[in-house]
Amino acid sequence: MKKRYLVTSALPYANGPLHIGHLTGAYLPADIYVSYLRLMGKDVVYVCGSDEHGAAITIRARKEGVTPREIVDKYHALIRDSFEKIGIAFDIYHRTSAPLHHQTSQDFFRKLLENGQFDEKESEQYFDEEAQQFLADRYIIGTCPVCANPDAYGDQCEKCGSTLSPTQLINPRSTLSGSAPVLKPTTHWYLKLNEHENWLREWINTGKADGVQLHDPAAWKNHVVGQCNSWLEQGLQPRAMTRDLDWGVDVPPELPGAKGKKLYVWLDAPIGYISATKQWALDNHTDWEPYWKSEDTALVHFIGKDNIVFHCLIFPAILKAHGEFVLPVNVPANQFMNLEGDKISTSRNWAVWVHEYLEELPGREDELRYNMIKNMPEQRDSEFTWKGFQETTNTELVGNLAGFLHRVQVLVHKNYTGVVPAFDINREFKSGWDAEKWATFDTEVHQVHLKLEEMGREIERFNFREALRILMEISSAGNALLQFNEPWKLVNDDPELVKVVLNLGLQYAAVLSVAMQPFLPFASARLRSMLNLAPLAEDRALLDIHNELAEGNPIVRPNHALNTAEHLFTRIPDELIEAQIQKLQATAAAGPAIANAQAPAPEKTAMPLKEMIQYDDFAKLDIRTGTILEAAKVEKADKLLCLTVDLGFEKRTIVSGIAQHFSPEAIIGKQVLVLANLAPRKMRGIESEGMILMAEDAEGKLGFVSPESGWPAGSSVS
Ligand code: B3M
Ligand code: ZN
Repeated sequence: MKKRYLVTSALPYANGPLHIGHLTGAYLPADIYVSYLRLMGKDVVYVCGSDEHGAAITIRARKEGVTPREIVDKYHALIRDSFEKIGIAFDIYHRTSAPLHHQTSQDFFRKLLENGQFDEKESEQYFDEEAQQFLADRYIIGTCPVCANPDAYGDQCEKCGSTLSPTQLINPRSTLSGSAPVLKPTTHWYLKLNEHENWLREWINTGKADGVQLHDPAAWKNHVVGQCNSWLEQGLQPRAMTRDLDWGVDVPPELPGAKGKKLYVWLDAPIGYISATKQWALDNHTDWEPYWKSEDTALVHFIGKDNIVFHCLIFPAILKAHGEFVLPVNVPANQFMNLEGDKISTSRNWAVWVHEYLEELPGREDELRYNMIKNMPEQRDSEFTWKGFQETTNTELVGNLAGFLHRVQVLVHKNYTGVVPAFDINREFKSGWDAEKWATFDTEVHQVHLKLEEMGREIERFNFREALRILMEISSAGNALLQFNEPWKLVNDDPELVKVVLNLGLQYAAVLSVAMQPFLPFASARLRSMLNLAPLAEDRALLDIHNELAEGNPIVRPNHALNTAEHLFTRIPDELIEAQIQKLQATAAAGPAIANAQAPAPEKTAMPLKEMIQYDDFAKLDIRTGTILEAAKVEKADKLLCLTVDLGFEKRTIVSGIAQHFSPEAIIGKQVLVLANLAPRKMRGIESEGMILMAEDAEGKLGFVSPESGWPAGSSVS
């Protein structure tokens, strides 16, 4: 067991507001994990901050006709405020435009240089002669060589997902001046990432580095390891760690050739975790170094799946290249959350913005948290719908949790003027109930203790959906206790038993007031006040409960006086949901905010139908849902990708002719349909066990045919 924890969440770009996909991806899971560790008395520091450099910022600034500084100041404040109001409890929310970060990043760069970790190489980069500046990848657009998208970016085609380099674009154009850029020589510092390939491969797959077991690979998510291995199979290449830009962290100015050059944003951003920790230590008059340099520290990065390579390969290589830092023990990346059947998109304004939610549904922070956790995309993409939000809130939070808590308190107020009754702890419950389960008060309290321990184990495994389900089981047990014993009737013929029943119900309520805190911090505080219990001192309250329960002691003692009972949650009315759905539809009707309206796509002719078949022919096909875990190019076969597909009941190797339509890393985690009983066949020496179903349009463009997001792998399709 580690002595301390350093937990990070991906630094959000300060180029726009926070949306629910961010929350459920990298922030809520970390917040639950950290809050739980604090409640268990652990030494944990949780750092984050705004990522204020890179093309994402400067492109937004140009779009809005303001400076990058104005963009980051505006969105840093909005994002920090949104996090605070939705209860994400960072120890510090820093920012990479802070001088301390610049200094930390430059010192890091100097150390890497001193350790011989860079090659200085001259290369040809696109230069805009009108704007008189070199162009970052995102500043170059042109025709995608794979799918002919005319507006592909220099680093990626957003239409087919291919990873590109600027020189691959056909007819490249500068987004600054619109002119055709010219190639000019420029020198950059390249991290020798290729020299880290072997130890990274061993570390990712065995948890060992330099012969030391640093983490348990079985505790890492399949899709995280899968994506890393896909990258490793292609071989790691030296990677430029500087750019010709006018916004970002300066290359240490004393270095020859540093003028006009900045650190690559993915070099300085993760170092932002370290500078944030330094600032936190300064603010708290303590030492930051044990949290990043001691083997007794568990470093955990919470991110979305699009940041896996940076956090599992590139940043660990940088940390190791520096030589003084520990490596992460886990990177439990989440997949993506979709919204009402479509991907969340900032550019199309297809999102639920956290700050707007907080304005339009005031006082309902925990309802959003609950729904985000219940639908957290831990292993596969998931879906948020407003109807689902209403249904889940009204049945689970209002019907189950608030219902139980309100009823038990009202009964204590009604029967004992709100004072917890003394009771005979050995009194047996009414006969006829599930005897071994409900034999005595102690047995029941022990049951709750077991549930709490189970919940804790699931949190430690980053299974937050399951942990939440277990938490709600305690509330359901409370409802069952009241439902079966009916104390409102029982009081007439066995008032003594009513004291035991209601006292036990209050034990559940007191346990819930602590156990729900990582998930529902606002409700936890309100419930503690209703129960007249002290506000949670977040440094071991749950550990204390475990100790009390282990000794069979009640958490709420006889003669303790409750405060007024209130409804912890109230129903979501239809009109509130309708308003949100209409708001989204209005957004969609307004159409995506695209700079230049594209001509409507040419009329497509449908592919001719094949010959008619009988039902029996179709019935022979066994089509299953699956999830792509790994994807890699096939040597000397420019059309083929080799995929590892999880069918739920087994993993399959499938070779698919989609390499010219999709890049390997873009499809990891994708849910697909697989023809699972197709006879295996060798393709380029690889035994392919099945076929991925793809849709092909009249122009030959391919698209995946996927089940509804969140659908379990291995489901049969008919
Ligand atoms: N700013 C966020 C993203 O890629 C990026 C994360 C940095 S974490 C060091 O969406
Ligand atoms: Zn493309």
